[in-house]
Amino acid sequence: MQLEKYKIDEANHQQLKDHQRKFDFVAGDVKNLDTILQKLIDFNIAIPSWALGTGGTRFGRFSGGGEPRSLEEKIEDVGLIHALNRSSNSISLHIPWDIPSNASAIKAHAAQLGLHFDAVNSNTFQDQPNQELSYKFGSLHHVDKAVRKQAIAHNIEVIKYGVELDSKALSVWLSDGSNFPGQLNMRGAFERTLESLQEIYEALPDDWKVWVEYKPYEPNFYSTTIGDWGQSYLLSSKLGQKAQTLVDLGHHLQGVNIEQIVSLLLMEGKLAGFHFNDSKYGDDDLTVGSINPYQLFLIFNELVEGMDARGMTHATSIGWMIDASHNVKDPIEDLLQSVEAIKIAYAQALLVDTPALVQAQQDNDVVLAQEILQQAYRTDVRSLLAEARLRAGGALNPLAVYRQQTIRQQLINERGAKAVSTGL
Ligand code: LRH
Ligand code: MN
Ligand code: MN
Repeated sequence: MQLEKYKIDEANHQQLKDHQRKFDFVAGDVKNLDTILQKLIDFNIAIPSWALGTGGTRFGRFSGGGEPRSLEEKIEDVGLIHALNRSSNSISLHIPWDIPSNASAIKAHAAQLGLHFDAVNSNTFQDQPNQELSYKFGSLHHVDKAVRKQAIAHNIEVIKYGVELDSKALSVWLSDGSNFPGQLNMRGAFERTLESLQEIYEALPDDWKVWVEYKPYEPNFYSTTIGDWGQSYLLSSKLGQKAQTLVDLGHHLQGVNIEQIVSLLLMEGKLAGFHFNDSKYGDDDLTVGSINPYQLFLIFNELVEGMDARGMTHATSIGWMIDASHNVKDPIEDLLQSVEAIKIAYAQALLVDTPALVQAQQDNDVVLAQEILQQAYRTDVRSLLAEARLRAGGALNPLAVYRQQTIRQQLINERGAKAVSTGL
């Protein structure tokens, strides 16, 4: 299904007065208002194809119904999200969960909804039916060269699919690691991973990047071969300019200062981009901003400051993507909330009084520095986001329109109450 524009306009019309009052209240205090609104309009976040169904846990999956049954229907769902928020203009595919067998038709379908394709993700962390060799003991780091070759070939195949879709990056996450001390020679595993990645790197088109994602544990619980940003950074440095480190917010042990990692990777030109999500315990893949929105703001504060210092364009210099999926919310509502949380953090970071902060840092005025950051963080920027959406042709309140228009019910009518999508 598609959401007609006039329905969004009608809803906006009803909310306009209320919106204007809230917007005027906040906007009056904002310097560079139009520049900030334009930055918010330009800022888009990619939707992962695997987040459109109700996610599973190891212990069960409870589908809400009306889930997309095919890649075409997943694209339709992203189209709905984008029509509502005008901030989700791309989709990231995980292969083989979503194989674009007819790339030109898929591309045309997406383009018709104003969408394009973000990074393509390879998958060597599961065995697929009819796969010759198993990844039980790893893929790119495997002790058996034949397994490594199979995993390399898969990555190269994913690049080929990506080329057909006009993607510009391959995202690699490996579950390779060990569950028990002694199982693996860690140096050997790292060297074999590097060698395998070098072969994949060779197959990258000139205008492509490979994004190397890290994660400390799960599914392996003793060691992970690309377990932290240092290991990823080492690999991406050895590989070359086209390789960078991808930061998935859930892939850090508790208490790690993610914003500091982000700032240094950015400084070195090695920040590929993000998989946004939130977590309380581990790789929980919860809705962005649901647990620790202040951390998200601090990350954006580093991004805005670091990108401005390097003359980078916020909207397009790195990859912005959600990687969240779980089993109690309607996935479309969840994604609308995640995009909103990311843009709130971005807008707040844009409000930081940078010259004053620089001066406070220079004066070692710790109290004032904190006040400056929290002045921005505690500003309710939601009406700025709404105004940017309104100017971009989206809904003042995407979630409210989604519910008023009973979109999930229509999807259930169309696809069935038992439709379960592929993915996690
Ligand atoms: C691993 C991960 C990685 C995968 C995705 C499904 O935890 O974050 O990005 O590709 O989840
Ligand atoms: Mn991820
Ligand atoms: Mn993850």
